[in-house]
Amino acid sequence: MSRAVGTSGIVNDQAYPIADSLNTARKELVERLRAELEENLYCVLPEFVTPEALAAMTQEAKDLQPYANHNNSLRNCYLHRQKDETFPDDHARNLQDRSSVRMIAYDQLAEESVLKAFYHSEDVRQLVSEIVNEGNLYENEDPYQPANYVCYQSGDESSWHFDADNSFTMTLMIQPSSIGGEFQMSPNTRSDSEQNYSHVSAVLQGQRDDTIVAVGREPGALCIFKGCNSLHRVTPVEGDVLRIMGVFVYEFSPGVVGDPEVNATIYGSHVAAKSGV
Ligand SMILES: O=C(O)CCC(=O)C(=O)O
Ligand SMILES: [Fe+2]
Repeated sequence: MSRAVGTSGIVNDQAYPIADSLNTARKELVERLRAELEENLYCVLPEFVTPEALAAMTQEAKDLQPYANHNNSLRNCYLHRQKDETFPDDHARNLQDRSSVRMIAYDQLAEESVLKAFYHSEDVRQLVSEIVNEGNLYENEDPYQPANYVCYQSGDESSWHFDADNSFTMTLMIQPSSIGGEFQMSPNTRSDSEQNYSHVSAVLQGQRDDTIVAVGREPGALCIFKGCNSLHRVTPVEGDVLRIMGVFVYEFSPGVVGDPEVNATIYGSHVAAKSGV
């Protein structure tokens, strides 16, 4: 099937000449973003996607929103829903907070989806792999995970958490909310070797707001971040403008698929029914 907008109409190639690997501005961009990601654990590419592509993505997300899976749970920042009796009540492991988001899975997207076309663009994947700088990137081959819309309506939020995956996360701001919905991060809250529980619980309890950065997210901004050791959250959304985020998964090796039980939790009954979980 043909795509509604070709890849070249999706990326703002005036500002980002991503298809031209010899372009000096592209080389400088990669160097700058690589350094930013390494130092700050996130980098942002403002106005990476054209207004036309954002309009098509916004429309698709709104059309699919009635079929989104509402993930609504109390969890700790390690993404566990159970308390751990072996730790005190005010320990980071037992501080729970609400998370409420609406997930639209890859299999729900139209064949001609602009979000899909963006995800499958080799130029985009090549650019991201150069910025992340950890070798080649491959498409994720799970039926549900590769490219998703995540919608936040009024009252939704994603409380402080560490991402489970030890690599990087790539998100595209499609439509910000009018109030709230700010993406905040406390870089390097823990490390691979040190859990820093007292510092983590101080951030969770609002005692270390001095460590928090708000990551600017105008429409069309692509964000690459390392959320595995850096607490981050999306503050509660208010007002009637839906916050719409595109989330994309690339892998460091080919052929990666997700765990069916995790998929059933994230994407809900339509996935659980298909995989028999
Ligand atoms: O919606 C965002 O800005 C980030 C959400 C998030 O925490 C994630 O995708 O890991
Ligand atoms: Fe996250």
